[in-house]
Amino acid sequence: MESILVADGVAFLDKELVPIWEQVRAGQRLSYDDGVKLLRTNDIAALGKMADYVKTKRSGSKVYFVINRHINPTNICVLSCSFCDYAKKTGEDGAYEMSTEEILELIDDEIREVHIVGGHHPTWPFERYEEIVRAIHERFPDTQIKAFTASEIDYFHKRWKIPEREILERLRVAGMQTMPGGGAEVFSSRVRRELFPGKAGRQRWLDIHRLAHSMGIRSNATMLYGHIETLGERVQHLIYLRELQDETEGFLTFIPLEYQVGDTKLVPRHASAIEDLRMIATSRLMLDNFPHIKAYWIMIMEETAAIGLHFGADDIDGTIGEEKIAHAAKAQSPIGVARERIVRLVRDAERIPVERDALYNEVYVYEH
Ligand code: V47
Repeated sequence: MESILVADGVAFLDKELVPIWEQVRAGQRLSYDDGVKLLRTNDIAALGKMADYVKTKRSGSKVYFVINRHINPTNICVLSCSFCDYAKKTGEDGAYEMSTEEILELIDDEIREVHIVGGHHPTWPFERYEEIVRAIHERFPDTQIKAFTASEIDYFHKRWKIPEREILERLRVAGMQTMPGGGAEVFSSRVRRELFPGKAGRQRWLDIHRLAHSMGIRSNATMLYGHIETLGERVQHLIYLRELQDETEGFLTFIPLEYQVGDTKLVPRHASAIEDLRMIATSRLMLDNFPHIKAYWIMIMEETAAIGLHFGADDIDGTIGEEKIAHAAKAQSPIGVARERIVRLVRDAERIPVERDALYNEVYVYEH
């Protein structure tokens, strides 16, 4: 039988985790090698306890969510990323473009945050994107707008020759408040060459977020995992984000995005629930300067997300409305849920649901 070593209240089967736990308790930063050990360990219970310790120190038993609506204005995209089932070419079956009125119909006064991410459209001028943000802001001035990934900003710049700062400034004037974390994929030139050669790489993605932060625009960060990336590449990705956060403190949340196999089938099956939990816990432990870690229920399903709330996640995204990117890749989660269902999910996980706004200001604490 394997021996158990108890250190500061945590029982360890994997002795390699003990020195890491000592560093976590002392508030010391974890290294690349530590990160790889965390992603490799079979001692899931101890890993969860360590991550939960950090989460609890930051946010107690609270778990944040937002009443939000995902809007994906078009799936027409000049890129051909090999993990993406969502993107279509002009004229292809299933290609769509939403009008401003159609977009506005998706929103109501209850929605606190809209999240806008879509295709890199070949001919929509930048003004079209600006107009979407402006129209939402004018009709729903109290709704916060989280819009356009760094990859989209990079594309607007290249396609329409507008300086990045001007793009961000014009979007801000139109009503954009924060930026989503998509488009980061994995910061590895090997993976980029193989899966998304046409898309902004690490340096561009980080530079655009650095610029946004310098302008006072807060943003999120993501990583797409569970395809061809190595564990080392995942850890390196987290370290790049941690370094930028040291510099700017502009990131709000990190969201590990589990690759949805769909029809692209880069691997035969999606990451297991255990793998998802390892990823959430490792993110919490490595990203010591990120305020929040999200368990994105759309991609890992509600059950795993609920357990993720004991593995370092303190945010569960929101009600979402009608998600299209993961569902184009056959995600099995519901396409959106009601507030009551999120509250119940968090309560069933024995945590305190806290409704937040886009900037993590608390709107309502569901104490009882
Ligand atoms: O960058 C595309 C990913 C991202 C697949 O900031 C896929 O709060 C999994 O930006 N399987 C866009 N993922 C989503 C995004 C996002 C999502 C949730 C929260 C936030 C936030 C941002 O979707 C893309 C890409 O990495 N994606 N195809 C797929 N098959």
